[in-house]
Amino acid sequence: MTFQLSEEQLAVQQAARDFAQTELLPGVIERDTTQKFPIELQKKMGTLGFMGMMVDPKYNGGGMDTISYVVAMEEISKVDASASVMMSVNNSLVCWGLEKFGNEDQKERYLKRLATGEVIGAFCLSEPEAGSDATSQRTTAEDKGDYYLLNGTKNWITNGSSASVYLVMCQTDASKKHKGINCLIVERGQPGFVVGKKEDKMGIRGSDTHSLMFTDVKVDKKNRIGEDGFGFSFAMTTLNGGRIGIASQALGISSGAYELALAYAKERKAFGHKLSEHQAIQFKLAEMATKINAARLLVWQAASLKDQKKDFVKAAAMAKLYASQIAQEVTTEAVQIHGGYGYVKEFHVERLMRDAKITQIYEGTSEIQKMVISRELMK
Ligand code: COS
Repeated sequence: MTFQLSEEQLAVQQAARDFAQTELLPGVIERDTTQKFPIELQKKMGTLGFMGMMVDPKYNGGGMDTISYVVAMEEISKVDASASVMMSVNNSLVCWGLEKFGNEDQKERYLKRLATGEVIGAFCLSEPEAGSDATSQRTTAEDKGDYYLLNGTKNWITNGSSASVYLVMCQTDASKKHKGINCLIVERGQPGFVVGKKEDKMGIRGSDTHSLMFTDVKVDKKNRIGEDGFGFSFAMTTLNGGRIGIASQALGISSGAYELALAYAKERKAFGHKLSEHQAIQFKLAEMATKINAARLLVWQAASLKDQKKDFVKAAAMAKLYASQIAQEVTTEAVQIHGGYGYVKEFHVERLMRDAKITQIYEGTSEIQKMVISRELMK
């Protein structure tokens, strides 16, 4: 057992840190205010290899391991969680799902472009009445022989208006319940496919979250992933890995807030001493650092199990549950250490506190993670 990153993993960490500090930090407050992530930055993340990190080089990916991916996610998330959710969805839901379960034709047509960041993807499971209760899909895909007719609405879709490739879960045969669900690849601009309103969110405001409407969209059968009825299994298996990405995002939000609080405490004076010389502040920082270290070990353990091709379902759910919980605690304390400055945008920690909340909700709420963990324990 080793807790050391390899030379290659350290190089990836440094590259992500440099990109976050030089390219993401300067405009992050404005992006939070205007709710917009510029296409140029997204393209640059692709050029630097952050959009298809784990994809096999034969499909234009970086061929890296999951540990490299989570250390890059942590560095990007320290500065801009809106950029990191776009990166997480493209890497661990869309690219990973297509590489693992797509056929060669689908990989040629879609994965190769997604892995370079030339285009980005979206993962479309949630609906107005199906969030945690994901088997209750109302979006339908009627079997018309050599194509499906897709009808329905998806909600809270990350990369909703900027994606070109959408993996859409839909019900083909309701009598088979979840075994009648399919995953179809839908392209931007297909007739009948409309991108709905942009959500005005509490956090990750630079990310692009929309509802999607499908009205009689014709989807060729060659765009179905796997056998008929494989869609729910596809979604669950893909989300298991996606949760490692969101856990590393929560970890990054926490470590970003902690680093800001530590630096502030070493500078700011109160009662004739630096904040860092007051035991009340020292104890806060000690607790924050300990929680972050524990979360990082859970994230790395889940990533390492995945890299070893071992069962990582419980480890990923534990990592997400814990890292998202401590993200609430650590970011709140970072605001507290900053006092009044912590409550204004300029000092970044109020944004990180708002960004932290979503990590307890998307890709499976904390309550869903507890269901997944307890089911694994009872096996
Ligand atoms: N990994 C792989 N397969 C899973 C799984 C997991 N973590 N969880 C459930 N499954 C499979 C089950 O094995 C079952 O398949 P079989 O019938 O072939 O055995 C199938 O999925 C249905 O599972 P189950 O009968 O347990 O369904 P429930 O409705 O009781 O529970 C949960 C399903 C709640 C686990 C599922 O709906 C879920 O994970 N919901 C959260 C979805 C989510 O993360 N939404 C966020 C949207 S993306 S931002």
